[in-house]
Amino acid sequence: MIDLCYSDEVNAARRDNTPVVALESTIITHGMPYPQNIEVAAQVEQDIRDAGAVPATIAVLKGRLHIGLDPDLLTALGQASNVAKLSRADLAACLATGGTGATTVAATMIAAHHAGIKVFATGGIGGVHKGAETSFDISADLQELAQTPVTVIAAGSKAILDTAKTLEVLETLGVPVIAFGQDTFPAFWSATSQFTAPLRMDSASIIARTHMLRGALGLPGGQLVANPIPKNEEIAAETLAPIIAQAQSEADQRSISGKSVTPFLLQRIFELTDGRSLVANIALVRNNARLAANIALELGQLDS
Ligand code: PSU
Ligand code: MN
Repeated sequence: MIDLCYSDEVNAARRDNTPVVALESTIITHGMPYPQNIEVAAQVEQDIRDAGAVPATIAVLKGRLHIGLDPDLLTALGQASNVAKLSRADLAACLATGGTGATTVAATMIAAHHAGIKVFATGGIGGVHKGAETSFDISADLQELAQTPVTVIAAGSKAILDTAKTLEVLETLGVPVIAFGQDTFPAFWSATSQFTAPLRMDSASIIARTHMLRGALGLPGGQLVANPIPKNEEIAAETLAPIIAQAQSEADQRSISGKSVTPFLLQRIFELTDGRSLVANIALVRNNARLAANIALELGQLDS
C-alpha cells in the first residue's frame, strides 16, 4: 500500500467533500526560476481557494507521495536544487529509494487519480518535440492522457513543441482535446494558433459532464482542456517564433536530450525574452487554475 501524505487542507476537503484541484510540481522545480517559482506556486493555490476549491500540489518528498504541500514544504521544494523530474517511469522508483522528486503532468495525473482527484491544472503539457521523426522525443504526458481519467487544464502545448504532430498523436490515442471558448487550439504564450481544436466547449459544466460520461462509457483516459491565455497577457506567435528557433538550435548544438530538453528550452526562452515569457506563463497558469476550480465544482455537483 502507498502511504499517501495529505496536507491538512486536503484532508479537510476530503472530509467535507470540497472539490480538490491537483497541481504539478515540475513547473516549480524545472519550469520557473527561483524565487518567482515559489511566489507563483502560492498564488496559484490561492486562486483555487478563491474560486471555492482546494489546491493539492503533488510531489515526492523523501520517498513519500504528498497530495497537497503545506507552505513550508512548498517553499523548501522551490528552493531545493537537484530535485529529480518524475514522469510515469520514475515515480515508483523514487518512492522505493526514498528520493525526492517533482511530478510532471504524467506523474501528477497518476498521483491525483490514486488520491481520487479528477481535475488538474498546469501551464502546458509535454508533447511531440520538433524533430521527433529522428529523435523520437514524445512526452509520456500524451500516453498518460490516454489512460488515466483526469481532466487536465493547460494553455495548449508549448510553442517549443510540434503542435501538428502533438494533435495527431492525441487524436490517435483517443484523447478529447477541448478548446475553451474558442475554435482554435491555443499555443501556450499565444492565445491562438493556426490549428482548429478538435472540440470546443464554452462552459465548465459541459466539460464536467463530458468527464463524467467518459467514465460512464467505460473509456479509460482523461481529457485535455486547452484554455487560451487572456489576450491582454499573450506574446504574439511572430515575436516568439525566432526565439524558439534559436533556443531549439542551441539545444541541438549542445546535444541536450531526454528529460533535459523541456527545462533547457524554457530557461533559454526566459532569458531571450528578458523574462517576458515568465510573466505570460504566470498569467496562463493562474487562468488555468481558475477554470480547473470551476470544473471541479461542477464535477462535485454531478457527484452529489
Ligand atoms: N510546461 C511548463 N513548464 C514545465 C512543464 C510544462 O510551462 O516545466 C513540464 C511539465 O511537468 C510537463 C513536462 O509534464 O514539462 C514535460 O516534460 P517532457 O517533455 O520531458 O515529458
Ligand atoms: Mn521528452
